[in-house]
Amino acid sequence: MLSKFDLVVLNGVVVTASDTSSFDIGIKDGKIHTLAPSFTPEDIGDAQVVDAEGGMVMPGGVDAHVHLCQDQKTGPLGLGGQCADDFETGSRSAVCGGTTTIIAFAKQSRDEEDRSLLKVVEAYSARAEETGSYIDYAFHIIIVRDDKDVLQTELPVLVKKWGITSCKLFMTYKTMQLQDYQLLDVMLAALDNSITTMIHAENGDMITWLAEKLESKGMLAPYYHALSRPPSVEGEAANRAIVLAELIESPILFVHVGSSASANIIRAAQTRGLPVFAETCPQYLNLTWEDLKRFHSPDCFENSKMICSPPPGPDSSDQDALYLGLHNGTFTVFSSDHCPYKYNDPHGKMAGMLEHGPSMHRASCEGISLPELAKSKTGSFKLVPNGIPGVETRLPLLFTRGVTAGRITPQKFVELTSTNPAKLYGLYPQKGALLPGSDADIVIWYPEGGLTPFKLTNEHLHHNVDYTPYEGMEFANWPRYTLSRGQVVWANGKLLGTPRDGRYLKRGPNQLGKGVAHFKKDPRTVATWVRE
Ligand code: DUC
Ligand code: ZN
Ligand code: ZN
Repeated sequence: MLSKFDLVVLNGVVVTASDTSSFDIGIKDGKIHTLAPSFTPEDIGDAQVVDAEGGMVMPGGVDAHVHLCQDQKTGPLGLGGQCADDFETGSRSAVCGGTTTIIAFAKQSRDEEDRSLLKVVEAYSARAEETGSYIDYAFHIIIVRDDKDVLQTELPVLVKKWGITSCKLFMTYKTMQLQDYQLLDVMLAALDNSITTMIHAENGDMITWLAEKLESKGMLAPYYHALSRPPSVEGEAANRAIVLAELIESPILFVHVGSSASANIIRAAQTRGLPVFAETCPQYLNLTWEDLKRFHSPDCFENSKMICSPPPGPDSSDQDALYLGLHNGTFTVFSSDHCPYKYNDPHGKMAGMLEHGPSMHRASCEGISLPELAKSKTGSFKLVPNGIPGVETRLPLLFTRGVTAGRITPQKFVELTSTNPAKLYGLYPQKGALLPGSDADIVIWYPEGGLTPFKLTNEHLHHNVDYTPYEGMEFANWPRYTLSRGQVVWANGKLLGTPRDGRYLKRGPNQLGKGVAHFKKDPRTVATWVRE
């Protein structure tokens, strides 16, 4: 019997950001067509059936913060290194962990050839097309210069032609850091084009100063990365960015918030009605300085695997505060900040050792292989590429330690990992929803004894990285099915999609609002005349 649907998801409990109810879902041409309490045999007919009995059916994950194909020059206090994942391997890893949309970063550099943001985006898009992507993808733009002519002429084209409606700005890293007046310039230009400004908030000068002090005392092992970035480094920058954004009435989004110091400052600004949004990531809920110290000795490089910026907090008290922030709305989105560098690779974490010692060169040092060398040398934390992989573990970690552990509700999980990122980055309700007309991006979990808890090893994962920071951690949940635009792409541990399935997504503006318009503007903090 012919069905009006191509595929039906039956008997599941549909969980959205607001509701939980039993529905069957009918999918046609890659879109959600019908939700009904129960389909008849005629409704089902010859449609493909996914039986979700006992499962929670949620909108597929939207990971709004991944780095793919983003190679950087190595160097002191830089973000250097060769990105281990391209669009094929990164999206493969994403979909195997329940994510069906990713937003990656097209990055400008200070090289003259990168002056044009449009050229940066064109080149980046070509890299994505080269390999293809298993799932739908979009771009943010990283802006590291404040060329007024470029901002004026190119931002409107980025929005109109490419649907790029968010830019990331850095307050640290010598090769990317913008001074406060430059931040204001770019934020204002972004605001004029309804582009959301994302901020990497760390005080670059404090980091440089602390890193020099550590170096002068010979404190170079990977653990000292954390000491070069105590939580006040992040807190100071967050506070300053809020003051700048308030001055010109710009909404602002803090990426990868890692400390309670910063979360508290953000919450206070939100309480004043300012349009301040925030993101946190798995590493800040699951790692601490202790993990950077795990193998700590003067001559071991292993801990470089845990180096990311900002670093996770000193102890679990920051984790508790961040979980609270997920629960109480301080955090708008939960992203992976998947920033993949291999460990055993001269262009990955090992760069921090090889660049450090003049006698250490690339694949070996005086005949000693890299892994052997890493057991006897420290290198310098200053030269280690900053970032860790996590696009595949993002959702299973939060499901296990957030939902299953009772720290957040299933609805909150959907809000943070799918619906809010879709709204914030202008993809809703195509993504992040299970409404008639939405793309049929679906992930199905089995919370009650559906999976025997297991200890993760890197072999389980599908990225192109030779380690996971979560090695040995226990997982109680993993998606059983993932559908991307109505196609089953992951089922019972098997990848069924192809890297030609994903499409580029043009995005609209932030749908989460611009703050409270009726508040009286205080000339002590807001320069209303700037935009008149
Ligand atoms: N910023 C990121 O967004 N990711 C990794 C490192 C960094 O500094
Ligand atoms: Zn960053
Ligand atoms: Zn990042």
